[in-house]
Formats: sequence, C-alpha cells, structure tokens
Amino acid sequence: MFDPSRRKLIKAAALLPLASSVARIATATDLLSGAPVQATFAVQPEQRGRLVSDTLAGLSYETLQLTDPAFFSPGNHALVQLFRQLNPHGVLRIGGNTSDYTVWSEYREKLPIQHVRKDGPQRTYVLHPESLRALAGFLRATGWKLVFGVNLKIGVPTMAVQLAQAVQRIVGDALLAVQIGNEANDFEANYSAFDAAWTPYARAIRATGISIAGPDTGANTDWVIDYAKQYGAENVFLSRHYYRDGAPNGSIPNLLAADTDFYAEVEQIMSAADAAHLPFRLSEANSYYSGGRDGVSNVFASALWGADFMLALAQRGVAGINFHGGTLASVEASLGHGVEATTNAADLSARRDAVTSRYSAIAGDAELGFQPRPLYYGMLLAQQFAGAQMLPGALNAGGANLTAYAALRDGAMQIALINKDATRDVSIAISGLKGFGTGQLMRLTAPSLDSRHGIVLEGIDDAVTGRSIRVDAQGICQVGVPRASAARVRLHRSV
Ligand code: BDP
Repeated sequence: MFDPSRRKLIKAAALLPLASSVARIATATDLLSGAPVQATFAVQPEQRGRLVSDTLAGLSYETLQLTDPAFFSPGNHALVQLFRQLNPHGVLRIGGNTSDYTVWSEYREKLPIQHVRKDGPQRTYVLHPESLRALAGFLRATGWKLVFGVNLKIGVPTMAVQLAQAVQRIVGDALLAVQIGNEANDFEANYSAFDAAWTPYARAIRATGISIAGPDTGANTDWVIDYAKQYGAENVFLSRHYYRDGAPNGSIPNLLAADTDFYAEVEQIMSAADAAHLPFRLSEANSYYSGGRDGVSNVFASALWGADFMLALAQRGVAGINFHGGTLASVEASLGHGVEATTNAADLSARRDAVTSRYSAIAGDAELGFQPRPLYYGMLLAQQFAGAQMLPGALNAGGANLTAYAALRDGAMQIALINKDATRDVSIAISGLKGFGTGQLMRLTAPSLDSRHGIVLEGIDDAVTGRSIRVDAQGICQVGVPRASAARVRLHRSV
C-alpha cells in the first residue's frame, strides 16, 4: 500500500548524501602535501575526436528485479531522482542471467524442458504485466529509454515475441530495443550455434516492427564483430558485456590499473560498428562478476575506476555503459544463490547497503529508500562529458597512475584528471589552452580509496561551481590532483 508520508521520508533520506556533499565543498583544500609528481597534458584543440553520446551513463538490472513492481515504479521518487540526476537521457537495460529464466505470465503454451545452469538461476521466474506497467511509469518519470532482454535459453520464439510485444505496447516509445538471450556464449557452443538459435527469435520479433540490438554476449569480441557484419543493418546498436575479472581476483590495485587489452578489443569492435553505422554499448558491465567484490566494487576506488573507464571508452567511441546492479537478492539469484539479506545495523544507510548487490551504483530498495554508492559519483563525473567532442591530448603522467581527458562543448573546454595513484600526488601542467581564460575546478574526493561513504563531487549542483582557475598567457593551466582523487576543469573562452 502506498503511504505518502513514508514516501517523503524516503525521498529526503535518499538525497541526503548529495546534500551533504554540497555543504562540504567550502572546506575542500587545493593544496598538495609534500612534493607532487610533475605531469604534463598537452591538449590538441585543433583536432577532433569522438562525440560523446548523451546516453553515456546507463544502468543494468536483472529481469528478476521487476518481480517487485514497487521497485521500478513512478512513485519511487528517490530512485527516479537518482536516475534523473545521473543522466536525463539514460538507458536502462533489463536482462542478466535471470532474463533467460523468465517466463511471461500471459504465455499460454508449453515451454521446452529446462536445462539448469551450474552457476545460474535454478528456477524460472514469472513476469506479470503489472510489473511492466510500473516500469513504464518509471521510464516516463525518469525520461530513460529501455533495452529489454527476452529469454533465448529456455524459451521459444512465440513467448519471446509475445513478451516483446507486451513491452512495446506498455512502454511505448521508451523502448529502444529488445535483446535476445543474455551471454549466450555461456550456453551456445560457438557463434554459428548462437546464430542458429537466435535467428528464429530475431526474425519473429523484427516481423512485429520491434527494434533489436545484440548480441549481448559476455566477453566475446569476435561474436560482436561477426554479428555486426551479418546483422548490422537489422540492429539499432551492438552490445557486449564487460567485467574486469571474477570477484575472487578483485582488489583495489587491480581495479585501478588500466585494462589496456580490453581497450584494444573495443577499438576492434568500433571499426566493425563504424562500418555498420551502429552505436556500440556495453549493455552490462561492472568491476567484478559473481556479484562484485566487497571492499573494492563498493568503495571509492570504484568511483575513480568508473569515471576513468567511461571516459576511456567514450574517447574510443563507445556510446554507453550500463553498469549492472540492483538488490542483492536479484543479483545473487542470477548466480544461483538464494540470499536472505539481513542486517542488524541501526543506521539506515548501512541497511540499504546490506540489501544491495556489491557492485551496484545505487544502494537500497523500495522499502528502505535509495542512496548513491561511490561508483555513482564516478559515473556522474564522466557523464559531464555527454554531448561534448573529445579532443586528443598527450599525457606524460610522470610515472603516476594518472589519466586525463579533454573535450569541447558549446565552446567550453572540459577536462578530467583522474589520479588513481594511491601514493602520489600530481601537479599537472595542461597546455594547448590558448583562447581560454577563466574557469572552475571541481573535485571528486573521499576520505580514502576504501571509503564506502563520504564521497564528495563538486560542481554538480547548480549552486556550486567549484573554485576559480585561470589559464596563463602561454595557454597553460596548472592543476594539482591529490593521490586517490579526480578533478574536473571547465574553462570558458577568453573574451
Ligand atoms: C553476468 C550476468 C549477470 C550476473 C553477473 C555476475 O549476466 O546476471 O549477475 O554476470 O556474475 O554474466 O555478477
């Protein structure tokens, strides 16, 4: 039952962490302790890189999350607000392992015998129209588009078509595309086996006029490239997933080191995507699979990783990244585990954390309300580049684990400096800024890399512009970025 007074409380509580970050800005310091590493970043403003899609920051949830229609519901104001703040043009992907075990309640015919996956859900879930109606209201309230995954593994094309049509009917224009099967590389022997299984579904769904995307595969770059060549013209975007590694191998140093092998794969996919004139999305991604790693996926290190990862991919032309998450129960069920998320914590924020999957960017549920996790702040930082044109730049990091990105939007220069180094403060001389005068410096900070709370992101709220910064006559701007923090610089043209 809906209780408006409770709803108000939930809303206020969910916004608290952001409100407190605004209040703390005045006390943040610009000074670096000790002798910082000297770095240089030479921006090349006369060259043009990729245009960053408005849809860059996206989220992904298990289909099982829909079982509770109070979760994705327009009345869930705290969640609506967090989605809107993250990205007014976001894309919500519904899928994951549980999408391949979801049965549409209105399907009246028989399903084939089910195979049980060793590390997957052990049972099927029934999706009801009520959940889709609530989801439709949630999408209208947030302005987000939907990518919806239908069952390939244990289903039949007629059920997938009926479900896809119901989604389209209920959600309307918010439906961007339907994907068929989640990480089919886990249950199809190879690309041609996938192709044979997928084709009857794709044909039947496309015949109804519904847009499709895919292949929504795990880590199979070759599948994406084959699929782009074969089906590019029939799709609205290409997709695959990304996890840095499995949770047992997760650590803060591992997460903060760049995954250059993956960037090389992205470049290969982008050549195929460009040839097919299609956007490419990581339709499901996060730090570590098997639900994420506690103390890594849900701490400040994940914010620096997330911001860097998103900008590194945007620079290579990736349209969007859907960070996977949601409740602990939904993600653990996707892995074949039943959990009772219990906690004795008196603190509401700890209780919200306890009911949430470890890698989720947003913590909470419909009952306890919602709050941003550290990763959310990193996503928010990267999302400030939406709609901008990336610029090439040469970085000499001086031996520190530092990354830097520059972009132009509406004549303003946007720069992100991400110091993922746990021990070295960095002072960066940014050159190539002739024609730019003053601007603002806005920081992303936390007490430490393993902080779960106390994340501060300056410059998001309109009332807070950060501190002023100036470009010198040589077109150079000097910025200090303490260890384990990031900075965003926005510079205006000099008049
Ligand atoms: C992906 C699945 C998703 C899981 C996730 C994980 O699509 O359902 O929750 O892995 O292992 O492969 O965390």
